[in-house]
Parts: sequence; structure tokens; C-alpha cells
Amino acid sequence: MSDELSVDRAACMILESCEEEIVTAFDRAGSLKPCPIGSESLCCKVCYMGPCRLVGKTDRGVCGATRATVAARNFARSVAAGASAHSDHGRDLAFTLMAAAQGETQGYRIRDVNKLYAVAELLGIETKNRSVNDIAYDVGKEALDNFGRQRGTITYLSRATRRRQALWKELDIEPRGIDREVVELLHRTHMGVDQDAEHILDATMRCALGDGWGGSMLATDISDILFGTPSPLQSQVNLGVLKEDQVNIVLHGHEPTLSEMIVAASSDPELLDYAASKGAKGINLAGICCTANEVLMRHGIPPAGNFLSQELAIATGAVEAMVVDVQCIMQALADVAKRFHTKLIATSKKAKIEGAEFIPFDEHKAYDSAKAIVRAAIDQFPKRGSTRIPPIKEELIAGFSHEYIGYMQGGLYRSSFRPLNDAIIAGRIRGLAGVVGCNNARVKQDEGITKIIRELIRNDVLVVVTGCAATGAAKDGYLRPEFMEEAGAGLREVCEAIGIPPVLHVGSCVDNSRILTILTQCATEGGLGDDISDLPAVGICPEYMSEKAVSIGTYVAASGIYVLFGVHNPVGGSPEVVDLISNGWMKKVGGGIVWEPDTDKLLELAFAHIDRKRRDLGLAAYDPTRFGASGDRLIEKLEQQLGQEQVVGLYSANPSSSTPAAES
Ligand code: MSK
Repeated sequence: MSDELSVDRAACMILESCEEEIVTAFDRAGSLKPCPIGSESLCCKVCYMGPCRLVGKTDRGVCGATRATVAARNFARSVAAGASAHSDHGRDLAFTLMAAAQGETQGYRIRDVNKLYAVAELLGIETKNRSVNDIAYDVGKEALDNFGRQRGTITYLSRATRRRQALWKELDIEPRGIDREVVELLHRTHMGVDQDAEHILDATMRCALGDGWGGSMLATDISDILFGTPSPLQSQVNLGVLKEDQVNIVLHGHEPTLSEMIVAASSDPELLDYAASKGAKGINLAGICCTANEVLMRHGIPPAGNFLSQELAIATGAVEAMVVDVQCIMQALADVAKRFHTKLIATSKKAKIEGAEFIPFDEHKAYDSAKAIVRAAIDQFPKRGSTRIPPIKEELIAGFSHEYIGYMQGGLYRSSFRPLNDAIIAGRIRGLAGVVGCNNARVKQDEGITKIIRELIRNDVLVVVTGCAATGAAKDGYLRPEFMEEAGAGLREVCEAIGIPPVLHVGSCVDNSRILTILTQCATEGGLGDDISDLPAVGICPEYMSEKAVSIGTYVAASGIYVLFGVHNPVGGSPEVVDLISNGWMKKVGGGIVWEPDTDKLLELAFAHIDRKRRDLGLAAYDPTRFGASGDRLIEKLEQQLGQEQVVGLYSANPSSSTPAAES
């Protein structure tokens, strides 16, 4: 039964073992059917003459609003909420950066000075003969200015290709200030304001671009400056990372400011002694959702699971504390925690959570806050009852920032995207895909994510992952270099040559902005057109759940990428809006969103788009049989023919060559 709910064996084990004991989102999804009217966007509740349900012969609300207007407004409001969540995250980081630069925080400093200089240059901040802290302060200030800017445009638009910038200008969808676009979109979708679906959707793209190229991009950059730019590291994933003999603290939510300090506090000798005094052999950290991705990318802290695993982590009985801040925190967590010894600790002043202990996080006393949280977790250890930690975990490699992806293709001084572009041009790599987003209790956990990624790499598509999709992929072993075995021959050759897995973990939800940077670098490297929209690339969000995912899909589409969502079409009640967001946007901005719940059909659409883009670029048609005669495959073949000893001899006779003497 549980195997109908998740492809994650650890999740299934917990669901089976606690079936009688706790109610989870999986159960609630089974008993609570989605509203058929709201799920199609046919319900308007923007005024108090309604809600108006536009079903059957009713095709207008009391005010006369049409289905298209209602669906466009609902979609726009989701994007505004999603963009706000990401952007508020970025704003808080800007405040932390400024406070750190002024020496007002506890425990924070500028960790990546090179990135600070790079960001300062992008933001037009003078760096010559200035102290690192002065530059950092101005970077924070300029970032804040991007939120409140009323005229002009947000600064990071200049990171896009020239053609993209010109198109946004021509369409008048350049975001002015990040906050301004959210406010204006909420105003426009107030009762009786903007009534034209296409016009509302243009403003929706503008708002989402403020997220992708503004709030999210700033959040990523400032996190790198403060906490370090990620580079590859090894870790593990799944509920099996929880430890029987240690204090387990699960970090859940989104913002890295607190979790960074908890990482530091968990190795504080004073707290380790305190843990020992309570009978624990150490303090073990694990993550859920995007906080997991933040601390994984920079410290190798293992994720215990993704969105739908949050209740299950507590149900192992082995979690002393789950520390939450903002976003994706199920309200049911407190009820689950109550059944165990787990302390649910809320830390954000923005999120009061009933049933949770509130330990407010203050960046000015960040380390003290973190220590208080770790201490509270340790106090729970002696109260632990029986546990059921599934003995299931996987190895993974994460930490592929866009800077590292450039570095691995050309080194420190010749960082480049040339090898990647050449591999695409030659057809070794058919195209690129970003597989991102959440879990959704309406579909089997991780099934769409894993199936789609497996098929993409089998067909020579290089995949980058973020968010809960990254964790889902990791749980199935997709982030191990050995997963290369599954890749098509051409992709495998490239991965072997560069030394990367075929699925690259690039970070959390806000780090989808790294994907924009990667795509822009591919487009400007040469040989693949001159804009993101020319690339043989797709974005896929197989199990989306949150409004943030809808904002991400919208800014990715508005940046020129064809985006495919699984699960269910939230604007399906208005064929006009469906057409505007898919075909209309494709014509207008070169990218669009299509919802396709059937995974096989979704993959067909993805491959068809990639192949169409290859054709438009004049590249050779994808041929999976052309490659595979080099790299490890060649060695394997020779070993079969000549025996391992002889092959080793051939290579050692000619150690500098990648081709053995026999071949050359
Ligand atoms: S945490 S927004 S469930 S990816 Fe970023 Fe996961 Fe989606 Fe939350």
C-alpha cells in the first residue's frame, strides 16, 4: 500500500510502521479531494460579492469577470506570493550582509571575497582601494535598493544576454523594483482593475523576472559571499542518515543564516560535552527541504529527505529537534512532534507556529541563538523512546555552483563553457534540462522526478537539479558518479572526461537563479545562438506544489525556456489562459509553460523541443549510436578483447596518452 505513495523505500517503511500512530500528508491527501472548481482556477474570490464559481453555464462572475480574467488573476496572485517568498529571503540576506560588514553580527563574516568583488562589479560598486567590509556594506545597500526601486530597472537584468534584455525592454516587462512588481501585480488583480488576461499575464512575467533575476539571484549571491560559494563535496541522503547514538537535529525551511550558525554550534566543544553528559555520542545534523540543500551545498550536511519526508523524519522517533524558519513547513508537524519526544522549534519572527517552541533568531546574536537551539535539542535526548530509523541512505555528490561548473571546464584562469557547448554542438550531449521543484502529495513521491531524470540522461541530456527534486534524485542514487552507467554513450563520455556525474546538484529553490546564469553563459560562449531561447534546453517541474515553483516556472519561461510542469494544470478551466501561457508566451518571449501530468508525454514534449532547437541551430540531428567509442567504454572493450593486464600494460607504456598504443 505505502509503495503506491512513494518510490522512496525509507518513506514507505516509515509509512507502514506508523500507519496506526500518526496521520500524515499522504493520509490527508487520500481523504481530502481537491476542489474541482478551484483546481481549474474557476473560482474567483477577489471580492466579497463572491466567491463566484464559473462552472456549467455560468461563465461570468457577479462583476462580469470572465473565466480567462479569473484564471489569469489567480495565476498572477500565485506568482506574486511565490516571488515574495524568494525575494523576502534575499532581502533578509542583504540586511545580514550589511550588519556583518558593520561588525554588528555574531559569527558572520565575508567568506568569499572573490565573489564579493564579482558581485560588486555587477552591481556597479567601486572596489578600488576600499576595505572588504565597506564593499560588502555597499553591496547589501545596493541589493536593498533593488527591492524598493521605483524607476529604472533592477540591476541584474544586465546579466542576461543582450537580445533578452532588448526583448524585455521592447515588451515593457523589465522589472523596475522587486517589491514594486509584486505590489503592482496585487493591485492589478484587485477587483475591477486589469481585466485583460494577456495584459495580466505580461505583468505576471514582469513580477516573476523580479524574482529570478532579482530576489532569488541576490539571495544566492549574498549567501555565497557570506557562507562560501559551493564546490563539489560528498555526502549522504535519506532517513538513514539519522543516528541512533547521537542527538539528531533536523534543519527545515529555507534561509541559510540560522542553519549556518547551527552547523558551527554543533561542533562547539562545550555543546559536545553537554551532549555527552546526556549520554549522546555526538550531535548529528540533517536537513529537510531547501535548508537541507543550503547546508549540503556548503558543508556536506546530509539531507534526511524532501518536502513529503518532513513528518516521516519525526516519526522515526529519533529526532530530538526539528528547527524551522520559513516556507514549506507543514502545519501538521506540531501534531506529529507531540507524539514523540521531538521539540519543534520555530525561529522566524515571520512565522508563528502553534505547538512549536519559539526561539527567535537574531543575527546580531546568531551564535547565541544557535547554541540555545542546540542545547534545547540535547535536553530532549534522554527523553527519546524507541526508534525506527530505516537503514536506508545513499551516497551523493553535490555543490555544483555555476562558478564551479565554469572552473571544471577550464580551470581557475580559463573558466569556460566551451567544452559543454562543443559537446552539445557535436551531439554527444543532446541538450540540457533543469529538473526542479517540490513533492506533491497528489502524486507518488519522487516517481516523476526519478523517471524523468533517468530517461533524460539515458537520452544524453545533461541534467541540473535543485530543491526537493534534487533530494528526490539523490535518494535514488542519481547524484553518485556511478549513475553515469545509466547515461547515454555520448553524455557518459563527456562526464567521464570532465569527471562529473550526469546529474548536477546546483542548490536550493533560490539557486534556480544559478541555472539562469549557466544558460546565459552557454548562450554567450558561442556556437549555440545568442540567447537562452536558442539553446536546446528545457525546464521541468514534475511534482510542483508551492507558489514559489509557479514563480520559478514563470521567470524561467520569460527568460526563454520551454517549461514543463507535471501534476495538474492549475489554469485548466480557461483554454484561453492555457494557450496564452504556452503558445502565446512561446511566440512572445521564446519560452512558455505547458502542464502535462503524464510523464511519458512530458518526456516526449521535452525531447521534441530539444531536437527542434538543435534543428533551428543547424546542428546535426541527435544520433545515440554515434558515440561511446572512447573513455571508459573503450577501456572496457579493450579489456574484454585483450584482458585487463595487457590493457594496463598498454597504458603504462604510453602514460600521457588517452589512447592506448594499440589504438593509436
Ligand atoms: S523546499 S518550495 S517543497 S522544492 Fe524549497 Fe521543496 Fe518546493 Fe519547498
